[in-house]
Amino acid sequence: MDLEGKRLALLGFGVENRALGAWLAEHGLSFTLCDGDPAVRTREAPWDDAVDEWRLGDSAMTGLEDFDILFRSPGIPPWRPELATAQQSGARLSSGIDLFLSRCPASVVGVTGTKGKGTTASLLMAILAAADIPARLGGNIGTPPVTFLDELRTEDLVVLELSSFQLQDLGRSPQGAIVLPVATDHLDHHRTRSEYVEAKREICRHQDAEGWVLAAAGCSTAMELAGGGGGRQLSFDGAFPVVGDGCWVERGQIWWRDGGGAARAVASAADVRIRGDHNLGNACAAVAVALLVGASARAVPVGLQAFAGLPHRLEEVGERAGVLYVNDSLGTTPEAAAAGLRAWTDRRVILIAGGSSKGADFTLLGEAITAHAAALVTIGQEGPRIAQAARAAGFTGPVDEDCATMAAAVRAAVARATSGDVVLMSPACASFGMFASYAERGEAFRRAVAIT
Ligand code: UMA
Repeated sequence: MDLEGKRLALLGFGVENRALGAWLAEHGLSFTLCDGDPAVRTREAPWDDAVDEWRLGDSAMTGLEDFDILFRSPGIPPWRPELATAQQSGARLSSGIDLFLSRCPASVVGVTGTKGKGTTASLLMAILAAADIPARLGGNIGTPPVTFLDELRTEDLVVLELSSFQLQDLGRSPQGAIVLPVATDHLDHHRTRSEYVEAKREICRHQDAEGWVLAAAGCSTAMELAGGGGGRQLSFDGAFPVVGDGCWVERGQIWWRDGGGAARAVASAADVRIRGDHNLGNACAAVAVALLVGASARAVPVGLQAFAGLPHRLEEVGERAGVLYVNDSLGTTPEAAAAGLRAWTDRRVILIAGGSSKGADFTLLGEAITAHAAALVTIGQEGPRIAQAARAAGFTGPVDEDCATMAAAVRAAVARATSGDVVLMSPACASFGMFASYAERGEAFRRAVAIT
């Protein structure tokens, strides 16, 4: 991507474009900043000199035909009419991830899927570390990769967590791709499920014969996406043997088959410290990729054992009077909350769920609540719909509806719990309305547990 002499605009001034702005400024390039929120102007920008113009507020996205390249923030949909008009006038739509991939000399492994991206990418990093393979981690997990672009060499490896927001209209794919199970999410951002799925297809669509994609064998959507590129195909599964090359769990062992040869056990399933069958699948994906990029089989159990999980993902935040409290604030879809419920088949679970709407269908969550929860506590806008889905699925346990704060929800759960139980906060929804982010919601839960 040639930037010299081009008129550049950064659409949105959040985490990703702040990093991109810094990179452009370091390379002597100037740009215009457009953001619908005038408050972003107060954010400190040490490279203010590189800003030609600030376009802020309601009209920030008008007149985009003034530019040659528009760097879109992930949260701005590429189909917005202002962007389409600018493209018709010859502007090119790009992003920080697009620029990174176009200039990155190192090999890149992208990780997508509806849930488990951050955990899988982090597990992979742990195995690579155990194997002494240097790698950098970035993307949706929070570090825009342009921050380390200039340090990379050809022999390096980059692991990128890529969301549908980042993949949509990307127009290029990393050399390696992991496609975790694809459910439905973000229907507040994507117009249809099909648009959401098509966005994810970008992770492997543009691969050539040098590329490879590892997909979730148990998810027909993931497998279909993997078939749409030109790279080699492998698969993984946390419970059943896969057909062809890949990684799976069978009889308590993690198995790996490459090049159609005999399968070999590379670790024990017990080496995976994070709970839940879905995490065995995530571990298999990480193991497969680590082995593909040259990790020794010896490093696999060491790396798996070193990884204790990420904050806000089935994170055990305390035990009081024999009751275990688990923060799964990143369980922001019905599927993730259901997977969280299934992680404790041996204990009674009291579920705290609800939050702001993303247009989700709670039917399957209602069934999972009926099968696995002893009591339900709801919060937020979607609380009533979740309670209704549970009752429709035959749930007869107690329901404490519409708790106004996280502290009230935790108090309600405590009143239902006895020693040996698990109180699981896995909301199945976005956090907005009650909280600014999933992280703030998780911290509110942690604080409420601390004073229990
Ligand atoms: N903005 C507008 N107009 C709009 C939308 C946004 O002007 O219509 C402006 C906002 O005022 C804001 C800026 O754009 O100032 C920020 O944009 P953003 O929220 O799109 O993105 P970033 O702050 O750059 O953060 C993004 C990801 N955010 C989203 O995808 C929404 C972060 O993922 C990611 O960590 C970061 O880039 C680094 O890559 C967050 C997320 O919620 C954590 N991701 C979703 C998820 O994981 O489920 C996909």
